[in-house]
Amino acid sequence: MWKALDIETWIAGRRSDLDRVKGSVSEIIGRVRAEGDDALVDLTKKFDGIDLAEIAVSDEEREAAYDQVDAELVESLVQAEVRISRFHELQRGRDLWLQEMEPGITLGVKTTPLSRVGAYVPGGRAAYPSTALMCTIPAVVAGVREICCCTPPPINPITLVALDIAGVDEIYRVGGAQAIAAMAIGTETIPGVEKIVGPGNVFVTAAKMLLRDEVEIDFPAGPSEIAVLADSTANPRFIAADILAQAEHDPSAACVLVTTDAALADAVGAEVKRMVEGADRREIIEKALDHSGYIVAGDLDEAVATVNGIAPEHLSVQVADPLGILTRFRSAGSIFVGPYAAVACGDYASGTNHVLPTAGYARLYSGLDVNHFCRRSTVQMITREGLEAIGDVVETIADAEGLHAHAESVRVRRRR
Ligand code: HSO
Ligand code: ZN
Repeated sequence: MWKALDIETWIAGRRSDLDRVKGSVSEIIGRVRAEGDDALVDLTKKFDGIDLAEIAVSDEEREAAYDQVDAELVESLVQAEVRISRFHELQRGRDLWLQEMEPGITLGVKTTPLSRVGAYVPGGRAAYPSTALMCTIPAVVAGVREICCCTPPPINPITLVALDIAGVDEIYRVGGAQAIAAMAIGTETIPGVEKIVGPGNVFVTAAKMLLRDEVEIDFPAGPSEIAVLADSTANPRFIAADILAQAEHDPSAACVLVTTDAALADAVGAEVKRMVEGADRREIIEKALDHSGYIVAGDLDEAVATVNGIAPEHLSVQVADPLGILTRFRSAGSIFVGPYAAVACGDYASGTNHVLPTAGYARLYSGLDVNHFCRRSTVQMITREGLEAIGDVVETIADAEGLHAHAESVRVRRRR
């Protein structure tokens, strides 16, 4: 199962087949649009096998969730929240900055948080309290006033606790494409949002793509991926451990080792094989490993180029001088530098965000951060002196464009 990969084929195969589900997802969206809450109840019965008495989670349920969660886990979530918040605070620019560019011309940017956003937190195969934190903390830090969250029922109390710790205002027990449709369009219970963020399966992702006229989305975030770039100095056991960690997420997770050292590829293969034997989620891991493997590059330049071609969600850099090549990576969602930067640290608690573009979308999009939840308006203040400084330039270009009213709007002021 651990094999050399043909990188072109591997990249092509990674795009999940969104087209395949678009028809059924359109139908779901249509039903939510036409029937609102009734459609949510009906679809939840159909897909989750659950009779929804209440779509919204009550405050009492939130409180009660703490009694069902181990105290050490609550404390760990609190500590993760602190670290994630602290890192995201650093991303917050000033609410307003103004700078005099030349006498009489002052320019700046005003940043405004979105008013209302929705986070999708997957359930299904596992409870993901960490994703609950990652999707919502950047919105809290940005200053978004209303943050709602949809997650499929039955909601694990751990997820409720995480959402509560993050400071989410509203929690709804709806999953899948119907949850995305509800947040995008709005129903009787769930008011529509301006932006939807968060990872999900192929149905969730297809719904996000199909509803882009009505709502802003973050980016496609599907099954986990890791690329490891390593040379002969790397520890094969650490690499294998990181590969198994992402492989255990999903049968369609994808892991690739890019190395300048063929012997390392074999050593990692041996470690992977050994570790899979005792793994809890062996079946999932083995399926993921079916479309995983290694690539031996001629030299480090070739290896870096290969990694850039992959545009992986996570990139782990295990070479003698990782900082020396850091600036050459052009398209990785999140970069982990050196032997001790386990990807799992970023998944949970170092403070970076784990909601990242997958399937090569790291080439186009950046991972979730505070900027995703802000709008920016440029600002200018111009005095009479400033107007004199640029007046001729504006009038000349305006006249050349035949837009004489533009030119006149400046002239009329200068004549005064
Ligand atoms: N590695 C996943 C995130 C995650 N890991 C959640 C553990 N829980 C995608 O970045
Ligand atoms: Zn993970």
